[in-house]
Amino acid sequence: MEEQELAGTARQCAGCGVMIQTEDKAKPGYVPPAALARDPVICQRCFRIKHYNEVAPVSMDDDDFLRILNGIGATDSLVVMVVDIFDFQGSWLRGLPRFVGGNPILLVGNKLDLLPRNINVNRVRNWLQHEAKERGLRPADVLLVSAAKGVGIDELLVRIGELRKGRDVYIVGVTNVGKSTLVNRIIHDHGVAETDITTSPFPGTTLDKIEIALEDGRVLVDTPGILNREQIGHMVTPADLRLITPSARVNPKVYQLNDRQTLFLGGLARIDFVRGKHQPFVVYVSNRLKIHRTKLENADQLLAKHHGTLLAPPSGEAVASLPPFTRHAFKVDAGESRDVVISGLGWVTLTGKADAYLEVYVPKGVHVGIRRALI
Ligand SMILES: Nc1nc2c(ncn2[C@@H]2O[C@H](COP(=O)(O)OP(=O)(O)OP(=O)(O)O)[C@@H](O)[C@H]2O)c(=O)[nH]1
Ligand SMILES: [Mg+2]
Repeated sequence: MEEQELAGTARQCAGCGVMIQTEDKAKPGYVPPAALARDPVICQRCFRIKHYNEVAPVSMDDDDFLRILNGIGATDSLVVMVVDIFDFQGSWLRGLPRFVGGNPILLVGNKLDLLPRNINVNRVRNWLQHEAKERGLRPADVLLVSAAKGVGIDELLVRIGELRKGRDVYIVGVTNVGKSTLVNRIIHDHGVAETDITTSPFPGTTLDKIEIALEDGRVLVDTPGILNREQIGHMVTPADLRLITPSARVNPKVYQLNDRQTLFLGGLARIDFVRGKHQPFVVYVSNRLKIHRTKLENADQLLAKHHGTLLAPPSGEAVASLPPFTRHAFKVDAGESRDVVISGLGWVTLTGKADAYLEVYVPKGVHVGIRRALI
């Protein structure tokens, strides 16, 4: 009887926000009828992610995502835009000012714990501010945090308190930047709710808005992220995604290269130093990703022979489903420190000791760009 009543009222999964249903096991939001009486209710997909680390992809429609973002424009709220500072390019949410109307935006760079220990946090913050401005965003403030490690959260809460002026708070950003991890961190530090929002290493975890009540009757809202298809993460298997996503502080690796030398980042990117004086290439990628140096003249052959084995990920058969490599040419001028960024993988810093001509090969569709050095 009680189950009937609960099923009759529309309820959301406390883990991902999806509408609960008991009809179709294969569709999002499924809960076995016997589990409906639980409070809070979480869907089978969230249960599996939480307890078995399962990968449970559900692709949210871009239209659904845009509907949610557009909805924010009609509210009076503070918008907290979260980016992943390790994958800034891949985690930038385009066109946000258009969606949020006149609402103020607080820009938060998350995953600070991944950057090397000796970084100058202020410099990184200024860098983020500068990059935001270049992209047409003028945030009310910029903060750096690590949601996972709980770094910078007190300061963030103070700033949210000051900027929201009694309004609701929306947490937005592309998938996988750590929005739900951040909301959980806020909830825990304040003891406002007893459930955790589901988080996972795979994009597309949160499926609909999740509202958390604040003390003043207002709400803090976690939202689903939009997929950025330029990220390399969408082209590899879940196991390989775990490998290329840094889980700990990244140790920069320095290669002193002569021209006509090549670096392979696993089997996912190839960087040819085509022309220029001997100089350091500093690689910032997941510590578990293997890097191989070879002569440029041997690179084609090495790839043909060892893609998926020595040059992995992609591992084994996954090589066949990787989009073909496409070439991007860059020149880095002497005197400027520049990062060559491969979306979802990391970056290589050239210190600007001398001019350098590079050719970078990545799977078709992956974004490669050049920027002012972050570190
Ligand atoms: N290293 C590090 N990892 C983090 C941090 N915050 C989140 N993560 C990891 O990033 C991944 C994605 O986190 P989520 O909180 O699920 O990201 P999300 O933005 O809510 O993703 P969607 O719901 O798919 O939009 C998980 O593996 C988290 O553990 C952080 O501060 N540092
Ligand atoms: Mg989420």
